[in-house]
Amino acid sequence: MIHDMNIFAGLAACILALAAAAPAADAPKPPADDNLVWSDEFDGKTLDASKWGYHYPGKRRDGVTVKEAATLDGQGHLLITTSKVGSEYHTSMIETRGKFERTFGYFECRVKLQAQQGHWSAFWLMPQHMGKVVGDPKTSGTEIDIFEYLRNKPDKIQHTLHWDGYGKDHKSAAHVHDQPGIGEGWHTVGLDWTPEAYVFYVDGKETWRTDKAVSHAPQYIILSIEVGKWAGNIADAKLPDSVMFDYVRVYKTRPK
Ligand SMILES: [Ca+2]
Repeated sequence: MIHDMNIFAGLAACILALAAAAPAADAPKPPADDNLVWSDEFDGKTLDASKWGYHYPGKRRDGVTVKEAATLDGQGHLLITTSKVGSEYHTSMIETRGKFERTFGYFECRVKLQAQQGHWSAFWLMPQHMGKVVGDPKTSGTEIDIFEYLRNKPDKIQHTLHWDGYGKDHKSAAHVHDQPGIGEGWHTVGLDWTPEAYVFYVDGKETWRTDKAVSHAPQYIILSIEVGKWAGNIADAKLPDSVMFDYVRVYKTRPK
């Protein structure tokens, strides 16, 4: 009996010690890296509505942008999926407009690119007032396509700038980066945006540096797939097909 009592006392002491060692449910989280200003790791089962909205749902080019085509897989990834629904091609575009807009910094995603032609994936930044003042992208902003990927050019990924609106004054500049195997596995793509220049990175290596149309305006993030002939013939694609994002992170300055 006394022996048993000692066992119980010992167990109770262990339980108390464990309880003391475990953090309280409301314990403050460790301080975040103060260089990181915004991120989505795509944890959980549904898209975080405090961070993302939908970029112009409805008909766009040769597809239809729908909310349902942007999903989380529960394994820490965002999927944007193109499917054939009746005679239409459904896909999605999500944006941080009105929720997170930023000027300058280092923007990076980790991405597994789509496998089929006929639609293209992109990670881009948009200003609210693109082309409002022609000749002044500094205040009106610039469409900054950190990457666009077309499966009909499987070993190429491109960085593109558009400014002065989309009409007769439209201007653009682009760099196509050759990287055999870019279409397989996971890759990081980043933009270091300073008041002086844009510097683009793929898998941590600088791919393009330009001082053209450097925006000093707040810009929001878009992750998207669009359907169009530019990327090949969607009728020849095996669908559904997805681009996967593991994270999007925005830092004040590019981490070393
Ligand atoms: Ca993740």
